[in-house]
Amino acid sequence: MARTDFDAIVVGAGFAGLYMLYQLRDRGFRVKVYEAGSDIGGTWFWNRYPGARCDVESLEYSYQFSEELQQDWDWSERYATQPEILKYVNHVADRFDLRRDIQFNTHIAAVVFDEASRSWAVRTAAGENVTARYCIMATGCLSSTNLPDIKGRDRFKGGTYHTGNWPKIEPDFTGKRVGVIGTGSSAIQAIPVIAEQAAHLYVFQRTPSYAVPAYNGPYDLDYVKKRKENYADFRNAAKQTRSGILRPVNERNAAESSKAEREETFESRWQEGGLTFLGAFNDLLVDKGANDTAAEFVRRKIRETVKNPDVAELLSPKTVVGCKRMCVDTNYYRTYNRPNVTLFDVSSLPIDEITKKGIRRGGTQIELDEIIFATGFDAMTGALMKIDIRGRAGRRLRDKWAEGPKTYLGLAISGFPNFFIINGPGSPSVLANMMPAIEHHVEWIANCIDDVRQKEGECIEAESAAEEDWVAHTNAVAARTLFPSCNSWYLGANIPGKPRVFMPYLGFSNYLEKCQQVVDAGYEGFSVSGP
Ligand code: N01
Repeated sequence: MARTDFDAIVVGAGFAGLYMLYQLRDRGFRVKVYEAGSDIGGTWFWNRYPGARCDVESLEYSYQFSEELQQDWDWSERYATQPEILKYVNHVADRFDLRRDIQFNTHIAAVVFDEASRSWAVRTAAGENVTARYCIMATGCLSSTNLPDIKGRDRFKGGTYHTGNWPKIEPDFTGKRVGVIGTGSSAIQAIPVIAEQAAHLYVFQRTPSYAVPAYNGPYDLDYVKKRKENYADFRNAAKQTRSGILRPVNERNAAESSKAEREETFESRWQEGGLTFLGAFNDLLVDKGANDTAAEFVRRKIRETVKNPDVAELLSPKTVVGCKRMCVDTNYYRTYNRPNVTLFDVSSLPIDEITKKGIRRGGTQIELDEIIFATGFDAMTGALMKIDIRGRAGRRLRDKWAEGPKTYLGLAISGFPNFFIINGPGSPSVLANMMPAIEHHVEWIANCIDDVRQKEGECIEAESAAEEDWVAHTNAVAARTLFPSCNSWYLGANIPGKPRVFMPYLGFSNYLEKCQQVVDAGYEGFSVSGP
């Protein structure tokens, strides 16, 4: 077997890349991690906009691979802030001495499979070349920012920001006229915080989002103690759910429940706060009639909160609730009661252009000092498509995926041996709690590479038929739900020209079972070849 510079290279030093490094190093592999940013953290390194925090509970949005780590670390709030999560990531990196194998400020330009040596040639944007037997992409699902091509975008003389690429030095919006374009999860977190600083905040909304209150606050110490006493049990119970989040979906259907029962259940989930509102009934994401009852419940909450009925109406989504990712908010709707906040509907009257001084809409210029693009990401495939990835016979991944991503289990790609994606399209990823999803993929990949080595194999590769079947299965599962019915980033519909394909796999617990079956059957759907 030809000697390579490394056994494995990992692209990205967020939660996934760091844990991949830990697992492979633990098994004695020579690993190098390349990270585009100047430090670790991935999503939590880049998304440092005001108000950024996780909308999965801290006790569940954390690693579980080390009992000592999860016992030692104390989360201060139900939903951790971005700085607290970054502190945690740094603690993990230091605790397990991970930094020494990470190269920062390094963009990977190309990864090319060489048939003769059965290795990957990796080239950085600065022209450095290394080789590795395995290539693992830990590039994140929401890491390639979407900056819409609005006329005059680069003409603006004030400050411009993207929530997903926020500067390290915090901008001060005190006394400023600030415009926010977009009203997804990031904007919904940022808007209430920026409104408290800005002289005036103008929100440019194309599609309203559904948001459930976070009811965030300091953790109750008794609650934390109870969790920690049985941490592993809680974690295992979460893996039995569809989303990898502990709170299960109610087994009742909204369509079969009385109006009073629906009201009581929605209200109690609403009072709990957070994303599990969508688990109030079992049929909310499969039955449009059931979904309408939940959607109307949220709209009523908006009308009860927002004093100006016209603004409340503009903020009320008409789409299927949960079809685009639900948002979790703190004071979002209430912020529109402030005299220094104005909402513009840019679906009925679009932005004409960005000018030197602000944003022109309907022939009127809104003068601004700062513009914030809260316009989301080229999700799931964007970061991979930026790299020139070539498999067997020089085949480009960009070409293979021209009509949409195709993977086996969201982990591997036919024609791309010894190449893995953590949380790739075709895996639960963004529809699951990302932390257990990451840990599962990392452990699966590390075990797989180790198994191949034990068998003295050189290449493991997804079979084309298994990949086709998996893609068809992923689509069939999604087609049984309401998810394909709206223009979400899950479908790539937020990016002009991107193929409309539902990318994540629905059902975390089923997925875990399937991946285990594949291993138990001797890596069914993969071919392993020797020297
Ligand atoms: O991005 P988004 P995000 N003109 O795509 C609008 C995760 N996340 O960064 O819907 C005007 O949701 C666009 O409008 P429309 C979470 O998974 C997690 O907010 O396309 N508007 C939309 O309103 C989330 O889902 C957390 O019509 C334009 C907005 O920009 C994902 O990241 C926190 C436009 C983009 O919303 C992405 O969230 C934050 C244009 N040309 C994010 N182009 C937590 O864990 C786009 N828009 C808490």
